[in-house]
Order: sequence, then structure tokens, then C-alpha cells
Amino acid sequence: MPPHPSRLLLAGAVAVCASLALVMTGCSSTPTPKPTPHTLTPSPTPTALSLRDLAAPIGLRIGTAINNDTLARSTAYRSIAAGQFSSVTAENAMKWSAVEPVQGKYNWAAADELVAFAQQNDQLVRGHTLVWYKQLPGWLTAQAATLTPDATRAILKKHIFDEMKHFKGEIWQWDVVNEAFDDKGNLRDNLWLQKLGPDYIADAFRWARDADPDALLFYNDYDLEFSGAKSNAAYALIKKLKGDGVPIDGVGFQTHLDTRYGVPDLQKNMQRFADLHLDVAETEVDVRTPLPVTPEAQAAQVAEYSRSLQACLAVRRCVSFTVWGFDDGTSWVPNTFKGEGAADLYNADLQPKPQLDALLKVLKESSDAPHRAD
Ligand code: 9MR
Repeated sequence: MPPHPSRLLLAGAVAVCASLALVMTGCSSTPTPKPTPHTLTPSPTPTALSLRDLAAPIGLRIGTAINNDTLARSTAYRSIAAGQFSSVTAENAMKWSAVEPVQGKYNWAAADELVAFAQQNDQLVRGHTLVWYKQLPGWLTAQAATLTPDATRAILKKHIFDEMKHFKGEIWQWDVVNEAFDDKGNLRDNLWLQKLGPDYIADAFRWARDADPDALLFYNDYDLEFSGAKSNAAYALIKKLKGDGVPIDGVGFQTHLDTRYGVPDLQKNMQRFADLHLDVAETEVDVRTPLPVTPEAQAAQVAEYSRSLQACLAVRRCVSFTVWGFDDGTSWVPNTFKGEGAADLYNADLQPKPQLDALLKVLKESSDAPHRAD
């Protein structure tokens, strides 16, 4: 295996806030005011450290999904994205429908912009996602019914090779296969299963390793956080893949939480996958709640964010903690769950919420007792 970038690039991550021109809450780049001559200089106010500053010494990447449209138009959004986070994921820009809208004609513009942003800000990139049943290009769904298994296999293999080779050397972790299980823990009855059978998963990981041998290859799904049929089914499959020598490096726990559904057994579930000699990561964290938010609901959101990060810190092989967007203004939640929202660390005006303070506090406490760094 290549050396783990999270371990190699820590020093760079600590330094980034110093290079930011704009200062946002939580970034450590606030310039110290010059002391007035001939007056007593007060002791400097301790500068607030960012999530990435606090996570760097303990070997953890703190990431966010990035909305490309907002990145292009909002300086404040860019400043928070660069200041608080040491890893980014394209919310949509690397999905198949985005990169190959017409068969054989690629449009990498948005994804390339994101990678450039990450490189400018000394951030790693999670690639999301290569094999999924959603956000497939129209040209593919249009011909799906008549595709032969051989043709389907060739199309999928070409997609994995073309996209991974385009970004070769630029992606830290790839979500190779996303959401292959349904909510009951059966393999999802999607195009890939119908045409190729269950082996499409192993094949996808093998092709991915060939395409970019240095990227960490992840299986990513939701509700793995909770003990139950789905998490057990994913565990059984991934254990089998490892046993068969399939090149899989990690498992992503999406961690889309809702105050109505209680707290998951996240640490326990991450640990059992980690015990298979895999990295684990929280890849899409947010905590939604019915609107308007009551004080009790917000306290529950704060507690769920804290517990989720604490779970990652408690599992030695948890390499990154990524929120699925950081602001309520661009969140996917209100479009999907009617009447719910407020799932993020900042409000729609990009003002920090107690959820952000809670994560900073957990990291601060962890840096005071850096058990991960030993
Ligand atoms: O946040 C994404 C949203 O903008 C898209 O419309 C949606 C389409 O399905 O996908 C959202 O991101 C999903 C991610 O790619 C996979 N896990 C669930 C995420 C939230 O739906």
C-alpha cells in the first residue's frame, strides 16, 4: 500500500489558515493587532483554531462536501471551505451524469475547479462516486433496457478507467461503489446487479485499483452506522471481498442523522469494519431535524454531531470526518425531507451554529489527550 497521505500531509494542513486572505470565524489566520507603542501590551487573545488546525496534530482530516455553484459565487463560502476543512468532496461534480453528459464527451470543468481549489488550499480530495444507481447519465438510462451484460460491463469499466485516470494522483479516497445495499440489507436491484450479478462490486474495485493504484478505494453507504440487517449485510460482503483478495481499502459511513431516529452505534460499527484491516471514515455527516428548530432539538443535534466525531476519534483507523456541506443554505435536506432541515454547522447566512462549536470542543479535548497520535 502507498504511504497514507493523512499521515504525510499534516504539517501542510496546520499552515493553511495563515495563507488565507479573508478571516472567517474559527480560522486561525486572524492577524494579531500591532501593539501601540509606549502602552502596556495586553496578553494576546488566544486565536480561535479551526477544525482543520485542531484535527491535524491527531492525524484526522476534517472534510466537507462542496457545492460548485456556491463555490463560484460566494467569497464567504470559499473562505470557510478553505479555513475550516482539510479535505473536500464534490457534492455532485464528479458523478457520472456530471462528467459524461453525452456518451464519450467528457466535461470535467466543475470537478477540475474543485480539485484546483483543494490544491490551492492544501486539502485532500475524496472522489465521489464511480458506481452508483443514481445520477447516471441520460444516455445510459435510455439504453439500459436493451444493453447486453457484455456491453454493460464494458461501459462500466470504461467509466471507472476514464474518470480515475483523469484524476490520477489527485484523489485521496475514491468512493468506488456507493449504496449497493437497500434498506433491508439486500443487494440493491439496480442496473449493475441486473446485468452483471453481484460480482460487479468486486470487479469495480479491481478495475479501480488498476486505474489509480495510489488512491484508497472505499465502499460507501448510509445507515451502516446503525446495528441491523443492512450493516450486517455490508459487513459480511466486505469481509468476503477482503478474504477473496479484492482491493478494498476502506468503508465510508455516510452518517446522515435525524434527531427523530436516535443515536447510532457508530463507534461499534466502525470498529468492526476497522478490525477487518480497513480504514473507516464518516463521509457525509449531517443531523437534520423538523423545522422550526426547538432548543431541545438543537441540543440533540449538537450532541449527535459531538458523538459522531467522538466515535471517529475513538477508532484508530477512522481517517476522516466529512460533513455533507457546511451550511443550511445549500443543504440537500429540505429538498428531500419535507419540513426538515437545519442540518449543518452554519446557518443559511453562513453564521456559525453551536454544532460547529461542539466539534471544535471535541477536537480541542482530543488534542489535549492525543491518544490517536501514539
Ligand atoms: O447532495 C446531493 C444532492 O445535491 C443530489 O441532488 C442528490 C442526488 O441523489 O445526491 C446528494 O448527495 C447524496 C450522495 O451523493 C450520496 N449519499 C446521499 C447524499 C444525499 O442524498
